Amino acid sequence: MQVRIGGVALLGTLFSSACTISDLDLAGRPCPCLDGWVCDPGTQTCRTLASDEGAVDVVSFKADWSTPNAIRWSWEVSGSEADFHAYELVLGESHEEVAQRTRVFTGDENPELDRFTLPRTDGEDPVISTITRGLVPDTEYFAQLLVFDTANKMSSSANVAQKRTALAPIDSIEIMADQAPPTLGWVQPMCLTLDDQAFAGSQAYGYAHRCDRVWNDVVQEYMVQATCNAPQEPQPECWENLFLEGMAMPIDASRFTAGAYEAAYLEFVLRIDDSHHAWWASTGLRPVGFGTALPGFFGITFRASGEYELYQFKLSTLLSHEQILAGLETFFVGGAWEDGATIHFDEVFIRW
Ligand SMILES: [Ca+2]
Repeated sequence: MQVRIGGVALLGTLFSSACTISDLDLAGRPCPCLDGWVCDPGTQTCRTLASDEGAVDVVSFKADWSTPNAIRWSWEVSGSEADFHAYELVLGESHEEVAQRTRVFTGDENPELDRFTLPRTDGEDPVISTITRGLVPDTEYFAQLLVFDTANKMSSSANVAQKRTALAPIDSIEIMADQAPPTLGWVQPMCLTLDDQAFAGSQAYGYAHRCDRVWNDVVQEYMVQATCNAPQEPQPECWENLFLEGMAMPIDASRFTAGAYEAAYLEFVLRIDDSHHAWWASTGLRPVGFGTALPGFFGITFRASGEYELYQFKLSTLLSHEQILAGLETFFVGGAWEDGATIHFDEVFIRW
């Protein structure tokens, strides 16, 4: 292998007066690759990161926010769904690691990266963000977004974006860890119950999802309604928000200071026992006195892996400090779950 690299380097030297390395057609050569080229782990061949020859392109790639273990990235996309194959987000702790594709997030880890638009939503929702999870706290990360078209041509974000993950937390407010919140008013749906399928401790909230169709007298048609019952005329999937409601949970201003608020994030684990990811799903917190609106993070993909997945969302992008100090009325996770899916969540905290 060293001989081959030497050969390429020699070629570069020989041709340096006439052309540059980038002029040579190194695409498709076996890995390892020269600087400026990346190794495709699928084919073990080299391709350029600088190429923008694909029919789909991305611009304005940037990091929006971070928590200790996650960074949210967003972008704008041009091109058509017909030409789209997949996104890849290449992540590293240096520019060199990005170039060497040390860590690549694909649709396996973040299912939305395999999609141009999120399916089965009310409108047309292009995939223009993703959250890389499982990161190390207080660490600078660099990322580049690649997009492949159906001809296997690639375009990449012109820039390498960067973001530091937040410091590991030093304090927290427990919303739900191993029992119902002490101030809980009610749950919705009513069959959202504590069971022994815990991620940590002994209990988690579990919900067996059913999508009945029930006759609606007002609109005079059958409408999908998520219920806790065995399906009568089940739809393949339907939306349901899982609520911990009426909590009126006080927030101590002497603990949850302005500094705490700036660092604060909502954290929980969620498990979907099904083959169907929850696209354009949501989660959030409603403060006391907020009214009927449901402030949340929307457009999330909850991965259905049959295992608990850890999610973190930066709170200051959702609610003001003053709003949170009013107390917490509601925690919710929502999604279009498949009929028959079972959803569990556990260990719900605000941490900072
Ligand atoms: Ca638990």
